[in-house]
Amino acid sequence: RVRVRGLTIYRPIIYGNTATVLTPKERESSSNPDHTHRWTVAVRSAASPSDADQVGGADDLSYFIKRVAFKLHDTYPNPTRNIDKHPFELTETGWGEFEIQIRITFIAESGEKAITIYHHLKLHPWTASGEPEIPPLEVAMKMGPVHSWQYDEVVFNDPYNNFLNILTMH
Ligand code: SLL
Repeated sequence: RVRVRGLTIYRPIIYGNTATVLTPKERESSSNPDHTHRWTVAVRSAASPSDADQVGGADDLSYFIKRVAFKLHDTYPNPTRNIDKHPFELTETGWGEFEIQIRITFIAESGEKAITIYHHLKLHPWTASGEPEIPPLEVAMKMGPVHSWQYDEVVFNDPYNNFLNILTMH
């Protein structure tokens, strides 16, 4: 295999989390009564123009991503969670915000090194005043799910020709 010198190809992604407040019932039946939120952290494709297309699998990044490892706060059991197939996401419950380390490993054909990105897990909504204050749970519950997402591009310089084929033929 040979590298295609001088060529750069990129794939747009979004990464981040959504979070919802647990209902009193959910908290009761939870293994840890301290947990206040359920959240999902994910790496997704930003390439799909509509949700309708994503149903058809256009959102599936596994044609070039082999593994997404989410490294959680040390308060979690087995904090490194490996996701080896689409969808590259993880759902957990908890009580606090923290930095999630996201390590993306590419398929072997790529010859590319893994990359690491960071996402600050966001559980609490912004208050109307913009104060850095955490609103009470009942208030947060009425405000609905919290979303925190970032756009990024995975960039491949001088890609191997076979990997370039995989990327472009998809
Ligand atoms: C804080 N820096 O002190 C943060 C850490 C850790 C959150 C937050 C789960 C704990 C468990 C959990 O929500 N950890 O399952 O025991 O606020």
